[in-house]
Amino acid sequence: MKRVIILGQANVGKTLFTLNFADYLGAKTINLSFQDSQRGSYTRTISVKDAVDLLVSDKPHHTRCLQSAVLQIPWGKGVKHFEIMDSAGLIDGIHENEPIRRAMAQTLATVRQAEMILHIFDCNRIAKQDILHGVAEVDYQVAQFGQLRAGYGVLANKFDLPQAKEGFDKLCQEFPGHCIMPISALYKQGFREVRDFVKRQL
Ligand SMILES: Nc1nc2c(ncn2[C@@H]2O[C@H](COP(=O)(O)OP(=O)(O)O)[C@@H](O)[C@H]2O)c(=O)[nH]1
Ligand SMILES: [Mg+2]
Repeated sequence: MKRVIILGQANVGKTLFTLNFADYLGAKTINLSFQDSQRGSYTRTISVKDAVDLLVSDKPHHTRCLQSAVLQIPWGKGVKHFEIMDSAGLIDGIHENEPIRRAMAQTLATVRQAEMILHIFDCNRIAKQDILHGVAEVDYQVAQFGQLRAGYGVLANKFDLPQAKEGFDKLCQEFPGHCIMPISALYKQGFREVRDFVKRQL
């Protein structure tokens, strides 16, 4: 089964995208596997709505370990399965908090095992701040690594917010030649393009 990892800085909307994309693909409940370096691995079956309430937060670094689920996508007269892996936020340098450091190490170790990378940015943050804050050094590294494979896509998230178009344009200048999809994880906008992108790699 092919795997897609969701990467990006803290608070860009990785978890909300993962869960709402599952909902978009028709999953009403989701069987989430958590690979927690401290608590070990465990799974939880939960409605997508409850998962959003529990796992999405406006506080950075709420996601502390890989959270994965198997989703299905329409395929001819049937369906095809793939695994989606939501990850802890990437940061430049070394974080002072050990669980956050461990989570980031886990994310980076998992990238190599994934056939697809969806790299998420917050368009609004890019517009409001200098591009260097909205796009971190680690983002350039991920893009450089990602462009070596076909299954690398950039998701320009929070497109529903007022200044997002400005951020989207900056992102396109910064990453020319990449497949950049404007989306709103909150309102499930742009998801058809993401679904088609994932489908092409399966
Ligand atoms: N307006 C808006 N807010 C969003 C969107 N995606 C995520 N958020 C908000 O951004 C915050 C961080 O989301 P989360 O998924 O936890 O980010 P993560 O740290 O990358 O996993 C939460 O308050 C979300 O509700 C979006 O498309 N539009
Ligand atoms: Mg998260």
